[in-house]
Amino acid sequence: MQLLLNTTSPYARIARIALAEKGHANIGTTLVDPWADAPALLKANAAARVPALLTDEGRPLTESLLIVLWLETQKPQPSLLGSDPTAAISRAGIAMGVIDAAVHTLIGRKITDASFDGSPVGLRRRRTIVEALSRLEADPPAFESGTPDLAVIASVVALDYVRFRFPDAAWLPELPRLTRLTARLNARASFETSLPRA
Ligand SMILES: N[C@@H](CCC(=O)N[C@@H](CS)C(=O)NCC(=O)O)C(=O)O
Repeated sequence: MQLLLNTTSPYARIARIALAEKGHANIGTTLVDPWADAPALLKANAAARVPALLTDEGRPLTESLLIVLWLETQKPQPSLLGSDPTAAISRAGIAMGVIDAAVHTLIGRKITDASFDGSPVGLRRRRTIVEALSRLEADPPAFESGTPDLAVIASVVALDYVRFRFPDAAWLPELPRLTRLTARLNARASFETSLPRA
């Protein structure tokens, strides 16, 4: 298997963590810049986005959550859906909303400039980040021991990504419970080795 990724993408981080938690911590990785149209990435993913996973048969898998789904089919245990799959999927959806809104804000800045943040669409994305993180803070995913579920993975990835991309964001609410969860999970190898870095 070979994972095409970069070191900032929250979607790639979800795939990396899921792979590691399923016992594939040491698969080959290729660093690519999705915005530079790397030929290997374009071949693997018509959308030229990371992550893309090449299976041992050479079949490309794209979309972070579909990679998680594929992993679940290949190796059901340990499950990334936890003891209450409906709750895990519900919370993971909220966290993916944060990730999408944060990434779209960065893309909006690429299309225009930092003024995107104050535009009607930019403010809508910011509202999503604040509202979705507040909902997760009010009802955070739990992690005791064992394998973190998709809600934990996506929530930690979302908060780390928001803090990485918006380090001085005065508009971010206090998130003590999510912050504690993030600190605990980031001590775990799969999370620690995939922390976002420029
Ligand atoms: N829905 C996709 C999103 C992947 C995605 O947007 N990746 C970004 C990096 S954070 C990318 O490669 N962007 C390049 C582009 O949009 O052209 C997933 O879940 O994997």
